[in-house]
Amino acid sequence: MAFIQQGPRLAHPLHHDRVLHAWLRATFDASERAALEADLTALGDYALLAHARALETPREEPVLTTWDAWGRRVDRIALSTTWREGTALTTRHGLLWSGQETHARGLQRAAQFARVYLYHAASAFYTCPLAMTDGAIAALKAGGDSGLIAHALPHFLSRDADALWLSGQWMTETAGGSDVAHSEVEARRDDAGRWRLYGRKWFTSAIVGETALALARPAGAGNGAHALGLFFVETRQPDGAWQDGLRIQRLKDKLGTRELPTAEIELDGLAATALGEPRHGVRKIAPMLNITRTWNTLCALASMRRALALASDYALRREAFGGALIDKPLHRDTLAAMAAEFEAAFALGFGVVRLLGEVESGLADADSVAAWRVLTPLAKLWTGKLAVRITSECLEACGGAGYIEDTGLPQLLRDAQVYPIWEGTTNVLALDVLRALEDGPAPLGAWLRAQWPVQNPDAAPVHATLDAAARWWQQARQERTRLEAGARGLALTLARCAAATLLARAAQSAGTHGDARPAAALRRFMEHGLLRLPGSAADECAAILAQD
Ligand code: MFK
Repeated sequence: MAFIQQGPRLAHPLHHDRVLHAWLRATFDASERAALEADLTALGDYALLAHARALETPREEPVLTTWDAWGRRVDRIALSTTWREGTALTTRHGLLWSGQETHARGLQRAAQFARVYLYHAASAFYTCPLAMTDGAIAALKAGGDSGLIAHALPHFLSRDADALWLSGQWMTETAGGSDVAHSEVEARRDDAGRWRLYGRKWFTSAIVGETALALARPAGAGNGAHALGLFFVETRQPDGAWQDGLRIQRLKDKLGTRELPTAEIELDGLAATALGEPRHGVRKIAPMLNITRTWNTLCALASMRRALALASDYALRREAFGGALIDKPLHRDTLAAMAAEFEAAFALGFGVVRLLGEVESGLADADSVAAWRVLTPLAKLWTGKLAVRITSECLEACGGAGYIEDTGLPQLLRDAQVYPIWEGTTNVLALDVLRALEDGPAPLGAWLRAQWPVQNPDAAPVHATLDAAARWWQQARQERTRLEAGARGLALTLARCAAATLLARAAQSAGTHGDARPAAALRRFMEHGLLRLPGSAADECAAILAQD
């Protein structure tokens, strides 16, 4: 009988996650934790079920049927089993409505994103339309149109699966996804004065939403981003058919996230409602971006956690060179370095979530609002990159098996590649950090210093790095090209400093319960250094890149 290797087993994602447990204990009081437990347990149970199912059944993908047998245009999309289960899970376990509840300490977002963290890896990116819907809630609230809010929010926040509406975000066109200033979709008024949209949207993630927020240029409004309006559309008629003027041309053939029906659509007179004056659409959709980027961060964390859980379990089961992999010093060290980096990322991601809840509840002072604004893109860009690196390394930790489809591991890596792209690439996010850092990194540095627990000897390198970042910014700001060229290095440096600071807080809290593991993770994380500031000047980059 040939040797048969046991594959990695997924432990219950709630019961076997010390990082999540420590965070829940540090964040919520006992009665709040008890209130959360039923939903978190159910989502952890679902994760086990979905994982087992994914290993046993052929992968499903959405199928678009454009025409029916008789030549009628139908654009019917058959969804996967996991996607069909998403509606009931969302409404029953509060993946959307819990984030809008009232909490005296502003912890409603923390309670929501604990659910998201447990659900995401099982959801086959059903979390994508949830993120968009959550973002649409923020944009509609910021827009202040009480009629529209009363019309849509009860559906977005419904606890009844039959009443739930999801929202898409229709920004990207062939002319641009990062730079939307050249958007071509046009808004025209019909004879009754109703806005109607015409043109093509090229990348509408999750076309299944009953509604969407769309950027469009009112006819005659002129060029540029400021001339774009933001429009609310409903995609379905009461009988479930698509609205007139909306056609699904094709589903995207993507590297990963393949259960997610991302579409190219054609608009030919789709009825729309303008959010206020149809101008400054980017400004109006910005509240949505900050929410969806937070989802991106939490989803990246969930993917890293899943990959680490599988690679760590495999290290217990796999024997090589006379012992279990976990007992091999180099393998153990490789896993520990990743786990420490993940733990720092977790501290940053959930720190952003906590701030978001405080900001939205009006509990944050001006410095904390400013910190939240910049930490949101910092967390998104750093965790997006980290998810690709960690999932890749976790596949490698499973050797050749990690490269084989029906272990379930390759899909983690392919899916992770979306995090640095979805909702803004690393460089676009780094430039957003510059946008948010009007006065440079010093105010964020001061906010982070105030967070650092007193008498922690690890603080010194963080503070020195923050000082270096502030000095670099003072010099680079003299020359915009230098500032932009260094934006990624600056952002990664600040993200690592913020993560170290928030992990230090977590370590202090865990220490009061006799748990020294987060402190060990902090030391390991800091060994990799915090500084990522660039060294090359612009002309040096040009010289390096020159080919003739
Ligand atoms: C799950 C898997 C999904 C399937 C695969 C998906 C693959 C990818 C599919 C996609 O297409 S995702 C793409 C989503 N698109 C983005 O995330 C947009 C990326 N680009 C940006 O974020 C650009 O920075 C931006 C479009 C915002 C630049 O636009 P502008 O008009 O050149 O920016 P400008 O003039 O600096 O800012 C306009 C206003 O918005 C300013 O306010 P004021 O008008 O009051 O001055 C800014 O302050 C404000 N603003 C911009 N970003 C903001 C913000 N305000 C708050 N927070 C922000 N983040």
